[in-house]
Order: sequence, then structure tokens, then C-alpha cells
Amino acid sequence: MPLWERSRLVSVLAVASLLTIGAAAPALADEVEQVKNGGFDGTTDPFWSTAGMPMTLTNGQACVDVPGGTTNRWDVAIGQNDLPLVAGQSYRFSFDASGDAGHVVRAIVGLAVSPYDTYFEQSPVLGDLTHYSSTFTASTDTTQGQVAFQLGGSAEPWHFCLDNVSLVGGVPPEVYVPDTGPRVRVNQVAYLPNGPKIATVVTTATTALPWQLNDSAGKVVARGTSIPRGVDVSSGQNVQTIDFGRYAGAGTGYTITADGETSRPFDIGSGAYRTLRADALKFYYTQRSGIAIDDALRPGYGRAAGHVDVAPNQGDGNVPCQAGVCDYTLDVRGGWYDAGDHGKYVVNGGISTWELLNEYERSAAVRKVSLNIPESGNRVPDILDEARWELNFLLEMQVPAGKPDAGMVHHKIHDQNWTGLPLLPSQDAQPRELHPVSTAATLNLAAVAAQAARIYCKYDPAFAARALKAARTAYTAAKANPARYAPGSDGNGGGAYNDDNVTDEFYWAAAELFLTTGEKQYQSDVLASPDHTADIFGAGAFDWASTAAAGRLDLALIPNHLPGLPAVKNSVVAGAEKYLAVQKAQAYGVPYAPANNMWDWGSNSIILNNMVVLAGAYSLTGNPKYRTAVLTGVDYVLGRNALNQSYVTGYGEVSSQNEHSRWYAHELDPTLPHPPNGTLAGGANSSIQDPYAQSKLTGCVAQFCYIDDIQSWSTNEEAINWNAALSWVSAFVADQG
Ligand SMILES: [Ca+2]
Ligand SMILES: [Ca+2]
Ligand SMILES: [Ca+2]
Repeated sequence: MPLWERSRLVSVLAVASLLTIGAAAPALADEVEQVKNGGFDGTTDPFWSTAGMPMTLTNGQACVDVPGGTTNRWDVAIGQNDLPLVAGQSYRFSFDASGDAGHVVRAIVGLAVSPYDTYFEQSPVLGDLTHYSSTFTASTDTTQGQVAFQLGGSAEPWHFCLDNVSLVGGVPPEVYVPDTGPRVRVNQVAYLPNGPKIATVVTTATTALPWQLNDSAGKVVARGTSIPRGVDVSSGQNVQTIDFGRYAGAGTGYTITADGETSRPFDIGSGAYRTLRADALKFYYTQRSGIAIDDALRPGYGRAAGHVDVAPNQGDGNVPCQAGVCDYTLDVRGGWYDAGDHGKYVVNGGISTWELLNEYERSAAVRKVSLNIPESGNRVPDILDEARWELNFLLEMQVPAGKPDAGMVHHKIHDQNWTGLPLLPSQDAQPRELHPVSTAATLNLAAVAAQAARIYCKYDPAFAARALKAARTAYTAAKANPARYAPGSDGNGGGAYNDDNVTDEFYWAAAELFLTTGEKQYQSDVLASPDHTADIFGAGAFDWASTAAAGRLDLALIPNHLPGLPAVKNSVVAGAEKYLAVQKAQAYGVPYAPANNMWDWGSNSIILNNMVVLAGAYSLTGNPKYRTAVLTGVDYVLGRNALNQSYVTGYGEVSSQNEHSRWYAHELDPTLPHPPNGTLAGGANSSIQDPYAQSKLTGCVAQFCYIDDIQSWSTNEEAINWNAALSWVSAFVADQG
């Protein structure tokens, strides 16, 4: 995911760059070739190949018969070691390759020794001899670099030839210019017939421009003039806005034309949001660990169960702690994979589950939505069946009675070492480890298990009772251990998800326990929490590490008798007013404006979660300005933005397709799928922590700090907490249509 990767010290998998096929660029005077004998002149030295796959010289090329029956790309390879790399320097990596049609070579520049970081990779599909060339910027200094051509993963044997391998330093860096299409930016999915309709036009014009709305037949159905807005800080663009909200028609294939440019097409209608509401939730089924994904339920996404103790998995059925941490093992099968990796993290699972359960509590219509999951038709709303898949896992992470720290919750379970991409969950061979308990994880369980108790009692009283007991036990254990913080780094196989402020988690857990039980002990803790009266609605309302707003929203919106309730409700409205003011100031209608224009990791989910606060204010007051604010904010995520693309896969004329994931890795392996429709990309991230984004986006302005490439884990990952925000907001929008 996501935010945890902030603490990732090295990129696991690094960089890839634009693959270009064509003639090599001419060498400049200061360019230096790093590869020795890349043309294979009379010998294959000093290249190496893996055991059992000797290279032969054929027509001046190095050729191999690649054995079949291997699993991972890196199981068989050719390469050359001891290459120096200089951080910050740009390199051109090029080679000629041929192979039996349809086979893939993963060509990398990386570290020849543990931890085998990959600095650059590309995975072309082979055929006749073709020249491949691309540039990247090295992120690390090393004298132990390598180029390698990984050939594994094929069931069948095949033939591969290689020539003219070159890694040239000192090349000019590539200038990346995103293709942003027409300058008129719209919500590419749909505007509601009874909602606001605003577009943004990027233009040098500073005076109002005429615009027209055309229907699918090309007929002009509305006209007007735009409103100059000056330079938009979040994009650096001079823009104007177009308000066509008075148009009352509905249909498909509308376009807006202004300043000589015509927008991408869009609908006016509500049907797309009912589909999106379901797809955003259906995302979770294919994130499930511990169960085979049924291809009949998700055509194209069927796969073997991951981490169920079937080799090469080491399983989640009997997982030990990291050395010295505990003397027992736990059965922690199930749950959702957190993001593009195979880890399972309680704090991120907590906020994700909370948001889905909150969606259930706040939207009656979502309870009837069929997700076509194994539990469909069991008389329990599918959204609850899906959330329970994660709840069961969260409950499993609690330390059993009789053990040290009983009642506390392990922070996370993941691989001992990072794995590469692509890798199906069932093919992960890494040992799995439980990490120490933390107060934050314990309070996450307390909060969502308490929330679950009041929701599931109607469907499964025994489960509800079990959840409430676990929540009470966890809360008591957290109070006895109030400062057990997860370290910023304790291993190399997953994200840290460290959080040294758990005042907010205490507040959230007390709130959920109070809402479920009405008990005075929890009421007292709510009222005594500094977060109960603090202004908790910052640039971003809530995320996995900042959970006070989850408690505040529920106290304001779930029926209860807390003393001083009017002030709680007013605080939510006051928070919404802040996001409303931010949105009004922005020509792209985004209710998000972080300090110094530094957009955070997972900005799309932050924007959506701010809209959850706006939607809360609408529920509390009935004032339509908050509803309008949510419907306008959705436009940004679905295409009315600087990059002119939707961040939801499958929604909009141009949408994110290559979110970072080990199993939706179509970009690296054509036999694997893209992420399913309804997957939210993390989105613009000013800090571009991954080397691929750095190689393309250095110097980017906020909205432009995004690239739809599987290598860009800091701008383009998928994650359970991010999709929860999309799911919640899409249900709200569907309810408005
Ligand atoms: Ca040659
Ligand atoms: Ca069901
Ligand atoms: Ca916190």
C-alpha cells in the first residue's frame, strides 16, 4: 500500500522506463559504456547464465534453450555483474533480443547481491530480433550493479537469443510529457441529472470563453460562457471553469467544446454510479487471501488460494513470530491482501473495514447490492459478508488468553523479505512472520470489532457476541499497554505502518464501544479524550494513522445519547465548511489543498475521505451545498483533473490500468489481468518516493505527480483502504441519483 511505504528504505523493485523500439541514439562525447563484450564477439564472457542453461554463440549472438517448468522470472537468467552505477545519473539500457513468439524476457538493471534491488526493468513480449532501448535514472551508488535477462516462468521450454547489450551512462535524461488529451476536462463517467455539472478548461485565455454542450448526435443542447479562474495552484495551469448545471437532460455521449477543444465524452445519468458502487466493493473479493478466487464469479480473475499452506507458500495457517517476539504460532489465514503486496496489516485493515461497515450503516441501498461472491444469496448483505472476511482475520491476530500480552493484537503479518513482481499469491515462497503487538493495532481491533458487534447482531448474534468480547478485551489490554508503538523498521518484507500517536485510536475505539454498548466507562473515555474537542479536520480528514474523525463522525451520525451531542454534530459541520471553502477556491473542484501544495501519498483516498465528511454534514443538516460539494469532488477522481484521466480502472474514456500489484500485473506479464474495474489508483503524490516516478516526474507540480505504471508504487498502487473511500463515496453518489 500505500502510506506505509513511506518508511520503506530501499525500493524493492524499482524502475522501469518508457520502452522504445527503434534505432539506438547516437553516443555523446561524455557517454560511457558499462557493459563488457555486449556484442558477444567470439565469446560470451563475462556474461553468466544460471546452472543448466549454457549459452551458445550463434551468428554473433548469445542464445539459450530456456528450460520449461520454472515458476518465477528470476529462476533462469543471463547476466553480467560488477557494473558501477552512480545515483542521479541517467543511463540508457539497450539490447537486441529474439525469442519464441509470446515469451517474455524481464530485462533488469539491479543489484547483483542481496537484497537484489531492481533499479530498472522492462518486460517485452518477444518475437523476431528487435532492438529495445530505454533510459532511467539510477537511484543508488553501487559497484555491484548487474544487467540480467530473466527468462523463467514458462511451463514449456523455449529459445532465446541476445545481442548488443549496452548500458551507457551520462546520457541526457528523458523528458517525460504526459499525454493529457483535449484541454477541456470533465468527469468522464457521468454527471447526475439532478446534480452540479462543472468542467475545467486549460487555456491561455484570461477572458471568458464561449462554450457549448453537444449531445451524442452532435446537436448543441446548451451554451454559455466560462469563468476565468487564473492559475490553479494544484496544477500550475491557467484555467477557466464551465458551469452547465442548468442543463436538465440525460443521456450518453455528451461533449463540451470551448477554446477550440472538445472534451472526452461523458454521460448525464446515475446508472454508472450504481455499477461503480458494486465494482468498488467487488474489488475486495479478488484481494482475498486464503480462498481460491472463482473464475465463474470474476471472469479473468480466477486464481489458486494464496497462503493456505500449499507449497511453495509457507502458509498462514501456522505462523510464528519474528525471532524472539513470541513462543506460539497463530492461524491467521484469510483477510485481504493489503495492497499490491501479500502482507496483511491490522491498522490498515481496521480503517478499511470500518469504512465498509460505515457504508453499510449509512446507506440502506448498499445492503441490497449483490457482489456475486461465494456468500451471495445467504440472506446476509454481501457488503457484510465481504467485511467479515477481513474481520475474521483481525480477530485471529489477537494474542490468545494465557500468553504474554493476551488481548493485544499483532501489528502485522507478512513475508520475511520483499518479493518481486509479478507473483501470484499462491506462488509466494517467502516465510511468513508475525510482528510484535502494538497499541494501535489493538485499538483498531477494539474499534471495528465493537462496530461489527452492533451491525452483525441482526444476522449472527454469536459472531456479534464474539466480536464484542474481543473488542472489550482489546480495549482493556490497550489501556494497560498504552504506548506500544510499532517500529519504523523491523524487517524487510513489508511496510512499517508505524504510528506513534494513538490518542486518536483510543478515541475511536472508545467511541465505537460506547455506541455499541452505551456503557458509562466508554462514555467517560470519549468525553475525556483530547480528540473529542480538538479540531481534527485537517488537510485530510482521516487515514490509517489518523482515525479520530472515524470516531467523531460515528458519534455525530450513529444514534446515541452522548452528553453534548449538538457540539459533536456541529464540529462535523464545521469540518465540512473547511473542505467546502477549499473546494470553492479550486478550479478543479478538489476539496483538498495540503500545506505547500505537497500532495500526500494516496491523495485520491484523502480527497474521497474529505468528501465523507462533507456527506456527513449533508446528513446532519440537509443543506444541499454539502451534497453539491461531494458530487463536484467526484469529478476530480473521474477525469476533471490536470492529467485528464479517471483514477478508477474501467471508468472513463481514459483510466488507470496499471496499478502496482503482484497479481494484476498485466503490464509485466500479458497472461495476468489488469486490476479489476472499480480499482482506485493511489493518485498524485508530490514526494514521488519510487525511482520510476522519480525518473519521469522530478519537478512535478501536485496534480502532475502521478504516472500509470506498475513500477510506480508511490503514485499508482491499489490498496484496501483507498478502495474503501471510493466505495463509500460511490454509494453516496448512487444514493443521490
Ligand atoms: Ca554480436
Ligand atoms: Ca450475502
Ligand atoms: Ca494515530
